[in-house]
Amino acid sequence: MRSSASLFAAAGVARIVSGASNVVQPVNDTNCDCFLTNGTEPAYYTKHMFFDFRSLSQYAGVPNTVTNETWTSVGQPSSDYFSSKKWTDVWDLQSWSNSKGHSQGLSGDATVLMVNSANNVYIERNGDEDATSDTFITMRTKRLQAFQTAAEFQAHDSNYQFLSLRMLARTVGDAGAVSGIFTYRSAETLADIQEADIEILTRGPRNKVQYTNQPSYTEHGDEGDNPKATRNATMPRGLEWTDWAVYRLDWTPKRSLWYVDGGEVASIEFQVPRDASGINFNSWSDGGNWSGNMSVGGEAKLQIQWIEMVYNTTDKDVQSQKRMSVGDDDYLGPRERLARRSGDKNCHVVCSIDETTKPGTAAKLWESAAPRVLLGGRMVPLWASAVGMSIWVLVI
Ligand SMILES: *[C@@H]1O[C@H](CO)[C@@H](O)[C@H](O)[C@H]1NC(C)=O
Ligand SMILES: *[C@@H]1O[C@H](CO)[C@@H](O)[C@H](O)[C@H]1NC(C)=O
Ligand SMILES: *[C@@H]1O[C@H](CO)[C@@H](O)[C@H](O)[C@H]1NC(C)=O
Ligand SMILES: *[C@@H]1O[C@H](CO)[C@@H](O)[C@H](O)[C@H]1NC(C)=O
Ligand SMILES: *[C@@H]1O[C@H](CO)[C@@H](O)[C@H](O)[C@H]1NC(C)=O
Ligand SMILES: *[C@@H]1O[C@H](CO)[C@@H](O)[C@H](O)[C@H]1NC(C)=O
Ligand SMILES: CC(=O)N[C@H]1CO[C@H](CO)[C@@H](O)[C@@H]1O
Repeated sequence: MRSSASLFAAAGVARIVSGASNVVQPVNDTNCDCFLTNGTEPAYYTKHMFFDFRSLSQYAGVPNTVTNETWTSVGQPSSDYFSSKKWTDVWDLQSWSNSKGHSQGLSGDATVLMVNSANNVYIERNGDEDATSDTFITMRTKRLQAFQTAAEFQAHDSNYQFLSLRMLARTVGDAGAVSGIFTYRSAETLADIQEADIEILTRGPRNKVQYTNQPSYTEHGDEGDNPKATRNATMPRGLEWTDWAVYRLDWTPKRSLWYVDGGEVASIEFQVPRDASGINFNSWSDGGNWSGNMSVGGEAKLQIQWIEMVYNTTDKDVQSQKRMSVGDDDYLGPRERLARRSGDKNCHVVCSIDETTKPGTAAKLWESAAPRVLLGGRMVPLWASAVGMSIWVLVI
């Protein structure tokens, strides 16, 4: 078994090395049956999405903060970009607050009212001296006299089940905020919540990022963080979270893994989320122990140039079933059609989003008549190491 697999792997290498050029050729997504990731826990995914916020000058503009809390939650999207089909097909801007209702207090250990607003998510011109983009998306949180205004968007569907998400991002601003990027499956009780997250705490050192398979704490909060569930990791090569860096989360069946600029920074097998989940991005503060208190007038921002993801979905999600039943293949985008095609677990054209220099694009790794059995989990590392090796051979 092992040797025949190696043989297949070797054939993969030969095919790549003997390619017409030493540069991996980009291909259109529609030509890919699946996407294989690199790193410690390589996996196949059937879908690929890319959100590029780098050239959206026509939508750029920083909206004034809404200072009335009632108006904050009904704040309108800052530009037409957020009503485009591209955006609304995948993401929903949030407007909830942490108030439990009239004089019921705030949820959790919050000491400050926090109100999310669509108005805090906007396209901003990149004013960096050595700007690497025209624009980026900004998620703003600001401490006003009476409350904290915050930003969140979440995936429209909660049917993601395993993914490799990457984003070119940075966090800037004052202490007391959290930039969060996480998969999320809600539950009645804290203990049943499933979540793999990236959290940047602006009260903490600039070279530290927190990675967690939640829950890492209990309702009582008196036991402190469970060290098995969380890592306080150092950014590689002297990077700080105020620098632009590619943050990557691989949520796989076996473990959650995190990378910064291609280097592994954390890996957690404990309490890996199992079930279909949503995806959230936020920038917030509630005066509680985790975010800390932001001073009145302070603000912090999570800024993102692009988000790229390869992922699988499950049809168990009601939302997605509704959408799938609406139409035939014409209604579905190319990716959904692709997903249907590869729903039979037949992946002949294997692509990669790692082996390209251009984010958002895929490169073909190989095309094979490999039998189905090779797509089983156990074969993945062999195939993947073959790819790694071939790339290494090409590089030297
Ligand atoms: C990929 O192929 C589809 C379908 O043929 C086409 O609509 C789309 O424009 C192509 N994308 C690129 C980036 O060439
Ligand atoms: C994935 O491959 C790319 C391109 O070869 C490389 O830059 C990156 O460091 C790799 N990432 C991991 C986690 O191996
Ligand atoms: C994603 O789905 C494909 C097709 O069903 C499957 O082969 C692959 O193992 C799945 N990936 C993960 C990480 O579960
Ligand atoms: C906020 O706006 C509402 C509705 O217009 C108004 O009733 C309320 O007094 C305002 N709150 C403050 C603090 O100005
Ligand atoms: C992470 O570790 C640093 C010290 O290395 C500490 O200052 C910081 O508070 C820690 N972060 C959290 C959230 O515990
Ligand atoms: C935050 O400030 C409030 C007063 O505005 C205070 O009650 C609370 O204890 C502070 N919380 C933290 C974590 O320092
Ligand atoms: C564990 C911990 O730090 N608890 C603190 C949370 O914040 C309150 C004040 O809001 C403190 O009294 C606790 O000691």
